[in-house]
Amino acid sequence: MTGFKNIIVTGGCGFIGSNFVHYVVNNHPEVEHITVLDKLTYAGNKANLAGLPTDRVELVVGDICDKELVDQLVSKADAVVHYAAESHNDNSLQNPDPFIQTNIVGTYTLIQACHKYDVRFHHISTDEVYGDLPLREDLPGHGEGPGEKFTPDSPYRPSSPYSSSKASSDLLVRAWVRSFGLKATISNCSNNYGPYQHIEKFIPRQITNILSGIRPKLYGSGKNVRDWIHTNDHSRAVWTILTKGKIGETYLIGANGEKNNKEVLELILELMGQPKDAYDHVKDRPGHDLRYAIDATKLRTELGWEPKYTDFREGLKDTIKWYTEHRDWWEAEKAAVEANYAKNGQ
Ligand code: NAD
Ligand code: TDX
Repeated sequence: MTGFKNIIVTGGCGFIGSNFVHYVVNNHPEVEHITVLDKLTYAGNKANLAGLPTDRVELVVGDICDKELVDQLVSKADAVVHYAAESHNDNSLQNPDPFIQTNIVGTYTLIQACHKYDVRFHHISTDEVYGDLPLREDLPGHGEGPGEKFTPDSPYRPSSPYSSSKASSDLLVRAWVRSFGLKATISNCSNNYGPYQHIEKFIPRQITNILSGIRPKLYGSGKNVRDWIHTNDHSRAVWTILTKGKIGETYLIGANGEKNNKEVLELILELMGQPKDAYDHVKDRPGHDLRYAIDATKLRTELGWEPKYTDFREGLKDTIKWYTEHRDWWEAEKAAVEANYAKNGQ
């Protein structure tokens, strides 16, 4: 039972938000209307909503920091699922300004409106708020001992302007729940992969490099570990939390997908028929988090969610196929994205 007929998805023209909109349209006919509120920054693309029924999905181009617009939209909604953010760590190191504005002030604007109209709010966040973990080989329990993965009780220890702005937004939501009774839940998810991910991010950058005849680029040693989850599993988890989650609770979303960056890159090269060593080591990211790993027990046991995309090789194969078949979606931007990285020695 949801009762959510009219939802707002902020950032619904970005990678994870647009995958969520597709998921809801295809799986939840009880949702009659989805308003996508998106500023269409460099990371937002209208084409991500192409083919969706226009009588159910409406795009409002606007800023989540625009108080009047947000007030007007939220007054008519049953729930807000909040994906909009500046999302790239490397950009946050070059210019933190939009991260502070969108991630912190934008979230504040939304929760004020949701509080005013008593509208259900789900806040999308990241495992990066918890900082990083040592590599498995350096841990007594090899990554399976107590405290060797992130749990909802892990301390907040963000490393970058991006992750600290997301941490700030999480704390605002928690305070609004406690002090004002905001009907909110929070989810902190690990690294997503799948279609519609911007080509500045690791996996699509390397796939589109190979498709463009450019050598892939690995930061530092490549030992850094990310806990990969297919974005469709993230969408189902968010829907589960929105409809079955307990108000005020935080749920961690992850699919036991730990891999180091070198392994992921070598797999991409293999699946694309390239030699295993056909890549360059480039300058490391300042403050580069070493390892992320999610303990999703709470989501699995309390809400019954399980990931479906458990074969990373197959998921990656599908993702490579998607970028190969959708050159028109990314090709025009490729040169500018690479020129920006090159300026930075990456
Ligand atoms: P993205 O950069 O692909 O998309 C962000 C979207 O937000 C874009 O469509 C952009 O136009 C929009 N946007 C930015 N500023 C806005 C503003 N001021 N007003 C309205 N719209 C605005 O990001 P993503 O990778 O899809 O991430 C979505 C959310 O998920 C973020 O909150 C991010 O922190 C979180 N998250 C991402 C990952 C990941 O692996 N990418 C993992 C965990 C959590
Ligand atoms: O060219 C590259 N080479 C490389 O080695 C790029 C772009 C990245 N990397 C490394 C850095 C990271 O260890 O790959 C890993 C993944 O990098 P990103 O795709 O930039 O993701 P990350 O920094 O881990 O953050 C992502 O997951 C958590 C999302 O961008 C965030 O929005 C989310 O919160």
